[in-house]
Amino acid sequence: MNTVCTPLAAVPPIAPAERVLTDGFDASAATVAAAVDSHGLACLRDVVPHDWLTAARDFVTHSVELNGAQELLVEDFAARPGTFAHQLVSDERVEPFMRQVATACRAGVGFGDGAIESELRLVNGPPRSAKPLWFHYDSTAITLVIPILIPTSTPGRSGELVLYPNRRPFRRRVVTNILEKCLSQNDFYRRWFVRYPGRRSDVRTEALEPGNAYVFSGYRSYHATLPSPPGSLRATLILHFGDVHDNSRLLNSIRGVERTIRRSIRTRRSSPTVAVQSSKCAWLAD
Ligand SMILES: O=C(O)CCC(=O)C(=O)O
Ligand SMILES: [Fe+2]
Repeated sequence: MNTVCTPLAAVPPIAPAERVLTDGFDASAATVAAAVDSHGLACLRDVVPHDWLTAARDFVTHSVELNGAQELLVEDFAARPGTFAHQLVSDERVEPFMRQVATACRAGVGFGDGAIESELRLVNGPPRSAKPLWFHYDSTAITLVIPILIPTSTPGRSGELVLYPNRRPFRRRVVTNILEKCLSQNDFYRRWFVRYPGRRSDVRTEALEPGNAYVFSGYRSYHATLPSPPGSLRATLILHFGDVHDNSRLLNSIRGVERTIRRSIRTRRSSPTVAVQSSKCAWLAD
């Protein structure tokens, strides 16, 4: 996977709206949390309106410079006022919904400054090297994926989300979490894991559909996305929420180091806007 720093084109302004998602999407936070706990994934069907998807697709196809990169990750994308993503996280029901689901999944989860972490992720065709799938655990209690553009090709080649649901518990100790990430988020382990699935019959492969939103515990589930077909663009908006290791000094220090590394990459490439592949640059803290 490429690590890319790319300036984004000017962001077309979108009027702020109080509500983006469909009425009642947040009515069932407890049911969503129960589904995440027992099945690993909850699908919120038809909650993303057509107009929002059109604006999002328009942006990813016309305003993002991929410069030949196979993958682009724009961190904190929703923090940019005027973007379709900012509009969505500003929906007054989104943060309380994520808070309720995260709390139901993990009692005592922290909320830091209450901000939702966001990423815009673009995948441009299949991987161009023999890298294994980007299996990882997220740092936050829950993850919400909003598909914007999803390619359709043969099963297994359509950018599906693949996850081993709730493969690990929420770790009490941050050191355990870090060691686990060291052991499982490297290419050697990823290759071994895929080659020898053993008794792991619990894999879940989800063909994402734009219009829906998907919730799972990215912290607990070992997950990746399957390859996209040649010539396709896959785009997802990903929201992360809930600090599992609230106020951990160790994790904050690692995040500081990772931020410095990212900044040095940005400076080296002298790009005003950073888009980095977090599997490489925010490996442990992410
Ligand atoms: O693009 C996706 O569907 C998921 C990406 C993901 O797992 C992440 O960014 O943490
Ligand atoms: Fe993830």
